[in-house]
Amino acid sequence: MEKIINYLEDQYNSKAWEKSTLGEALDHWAKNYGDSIAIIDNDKSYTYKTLLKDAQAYAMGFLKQGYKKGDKIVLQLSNCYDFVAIAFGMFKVGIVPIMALPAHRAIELKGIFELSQAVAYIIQDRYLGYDYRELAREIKKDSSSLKDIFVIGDNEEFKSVKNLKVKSEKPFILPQIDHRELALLLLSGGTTGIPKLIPRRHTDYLYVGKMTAKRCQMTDKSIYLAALPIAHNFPLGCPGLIGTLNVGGKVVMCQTTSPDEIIPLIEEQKVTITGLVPAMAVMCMEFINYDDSYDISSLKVLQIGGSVLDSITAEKIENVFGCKLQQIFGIAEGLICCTALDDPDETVYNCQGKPISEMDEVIIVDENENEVETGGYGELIVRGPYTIFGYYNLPEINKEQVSANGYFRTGDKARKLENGNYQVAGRMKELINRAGEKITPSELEETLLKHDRIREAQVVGIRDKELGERICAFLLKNNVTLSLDQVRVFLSQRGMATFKLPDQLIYVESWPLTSVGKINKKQLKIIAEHKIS
Ligand code: OOB
Repeated sequence: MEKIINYLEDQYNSKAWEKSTLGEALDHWAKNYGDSIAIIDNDKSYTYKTLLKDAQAYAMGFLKQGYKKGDKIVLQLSNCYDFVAIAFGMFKVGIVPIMALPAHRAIELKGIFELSQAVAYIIQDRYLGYDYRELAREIKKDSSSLKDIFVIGDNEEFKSVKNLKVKSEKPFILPQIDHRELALLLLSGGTTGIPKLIPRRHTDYLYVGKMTAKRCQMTDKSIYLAALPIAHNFPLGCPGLIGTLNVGGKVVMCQTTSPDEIIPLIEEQKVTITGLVPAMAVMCMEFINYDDSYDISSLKVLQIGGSVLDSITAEKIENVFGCKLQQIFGIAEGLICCTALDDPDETVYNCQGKPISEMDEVIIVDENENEVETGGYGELIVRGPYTIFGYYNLPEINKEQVSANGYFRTGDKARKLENGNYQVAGRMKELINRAGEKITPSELEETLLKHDRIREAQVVGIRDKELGERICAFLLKNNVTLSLDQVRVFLSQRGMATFKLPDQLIYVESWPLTSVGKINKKQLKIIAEHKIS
């Protein structure tokens, strides 16, 4: 295994990777785009030169506070300029930020501290009414590695983040960092339990930013709205913050994931590109349908990814937003596939596109790990220049997660089409096994949407004494009041096999969401398990 990895890494290094760290990339950007605006946060703008200066000041501050290359620091901030300046300060020293989302709480964070032995924790005092100092107190009790807590805003008994910012005219010496070294730790998705830490290196993260920006045809005129939490791989690097800065564009920070901030900001800042998860796009469309007074015609590309997008909603998105849709399938562990801007509508509405690198090796395999023929569904496995060979500090899990020849098992059910595009149908484990018959939730969900009174639907499998699993369909309460029987009749009229018809129907006021805004199917299962239809 080690031999294969070494061989592959040599290939990637000679054929794909840039010989630069993220810290060096910032020097380069400041040189090329110096006085252009890099970041807009509320009513403040920051040039590339200012960003470099601030990142240097943070780098100096970290060193002065006794932090050194290789240290891990949990960074938990909302979308703001300081996030960028602090993260780049860390990249310059070789300190590794752990990218926690604002929605993470004590259980997840304690696990993250234990796994990483992180030595510091950077937070803001409050965000969306939540007091992160309370959270810090709770974590401090159990995390022996944690030395300092730095706060933006009212720091109470903790240190102010200002302690980390040391302005100095004199040049200072930074540690040597190789472009292949660890740059950051992303957190794995998942809706319960402790996130796993995903080691991403300087060079591979720069590479993803560059390649996704290329697929989105970004230039120095591009204005990217960071609407999803910036610590997530999608807005951070696909192309997100890194990809935009790498071409000299501008990144606008959106404080929340709410349409009443997103839509006005697109108008105000003349945003040209943003990335949303499907649930957010649907909420934005409702907002636009309710209030169409905003001019969002500057928007040229809307990336949608993170969970399955049905073709009907995909088409609607293009019409309502009046821009080009790009479907993007990505994993924080690496692989990014996306449609191209000149793909035909048919492809954009139905597929998640092609890998961003020619060196990505994607295979669809059956349960015996044999390759499935083009057109057939199986598990998507991948290796390539920016996909990890294992999680941080989890050797046992890695044995399961990565094949002997270095392929990362995504757990996603997908197929490859004749035209080279991939279609992702959901998680392998999402397959409902109802009395031995296998049902794909996405197939049922798509068919439910064909009913003119159903706008959104989710389907999950629920443990059942008799059937093994029963099928539960969820609809939004304000949409419809169809009965279970009516739904079943509709689906069978559409030609759906009897064993695929829902056994249970539940209405919810709104979808439970994960920390990054994806529909939380695990939570839906819990709801269904506590209800009997
Ligand atoms: C993105 O990354 P993660 O790590 O939060 O989640 C990855 C998982 C995938 O394994 C897949 O199950 C699902 O999210 N997913 C999609 C999808 N994009 C991600 N499922 C269906 N269709 C899609 N387009 O979610 C992520 C990272 C970078 C860019 C975009 C999304």
